[in-house]
Amino acid sequence: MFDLREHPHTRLNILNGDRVLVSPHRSKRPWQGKMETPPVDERPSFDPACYLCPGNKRADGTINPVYTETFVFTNDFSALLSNTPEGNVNVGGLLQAGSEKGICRVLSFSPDHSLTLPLLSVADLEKVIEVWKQEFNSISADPAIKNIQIFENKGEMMGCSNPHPHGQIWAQASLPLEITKETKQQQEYFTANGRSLLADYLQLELREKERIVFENEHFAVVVPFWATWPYETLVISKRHIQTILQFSPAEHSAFADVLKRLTTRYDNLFNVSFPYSAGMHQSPVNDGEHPEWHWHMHFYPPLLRSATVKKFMVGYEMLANAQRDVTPEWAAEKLRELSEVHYKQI
Ligand code: H2U
Ligand code: ZN
Repeated sequence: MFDLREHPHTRLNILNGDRVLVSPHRSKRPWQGKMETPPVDERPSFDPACYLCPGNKRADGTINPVYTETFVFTNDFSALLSNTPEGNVNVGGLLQAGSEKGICRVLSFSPDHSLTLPLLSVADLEKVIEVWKQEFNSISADPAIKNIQIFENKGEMMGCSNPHPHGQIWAQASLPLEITKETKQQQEYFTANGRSLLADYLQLELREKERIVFENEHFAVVVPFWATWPYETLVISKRHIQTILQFSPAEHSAFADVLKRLTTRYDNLFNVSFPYSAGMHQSPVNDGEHPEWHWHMHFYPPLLRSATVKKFMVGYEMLANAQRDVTPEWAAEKLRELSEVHYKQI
């Protein structure tokens, strides 16, 4: 009898239409997860060499203000530029290109170089969310912008350039690949059922409980059924809303609570500042109505077995299909068991 806990199988990612190969039997290999000495990550509150610390000079010579809460600026090495001319290339359908217009912003979450999201207070996290809202609002005022990607790359392992707590925003005139796929999937479901795909999915997860990590009044955190990364999670708003601008004051606070608790659990998994790429997915802007869209946030952490052993997406994953060994249900259980008191604050 086919058993999801025993037998190799594929799972459908209903949000983007991809599939992941799950090989649960492989996690029965002897567990090599010895506790390694976590890398030292003691940092000063101010680093004179940091381009994000208050009052310091950035790579382009600009001096940062002596800010006391958050600080946001246009990326000095933006991947997307607002003055890009329109244009297309099409050589016999074989060589196709199109100009892409946009803007990139960098957001320092705190003036304190030594902190990370889980070490910020809930009140300070609320201020970060407020800046995300302001940025989303002001960037969407440009009718040329269709997608606003708010994200954080955390940790050297994820290619983050600086440990100072910060995130980025890339906004552009066309819909990037993941957003295109998620829009299609959500649209198809909404058209067929008249309901939000993620609202129905969340209801099912809250009933089954197996993959829920935790919830509060307005959000739930789940290891999605189709998770690719070992400890991947999805934050879903309980209310069917399209963007962060629709957060009520209570949802604003509840989201800060989720960020604090989830990133604390992550750090406590291997007693290390947990690396990840995380970002919100929201409805496109200046693109008509998108009633199908349901706000959510993805966390994609690379770590597998310890503070230093990461899951490589190579070989079969690059050439064929994403694959995982431990099941999402197993990962959810591990994350559920963890304390919400940060190991550094015990
Ligand atoms: P990471 O999230 O990968 O660390 O990126 C930080 C961004 O900060 C990166 O995109 C920008 C880089 O272009 N940056 C500046 O805008 N000014 C600087 O002085 C250095 C880095
Ligand atoms: Zn700094």
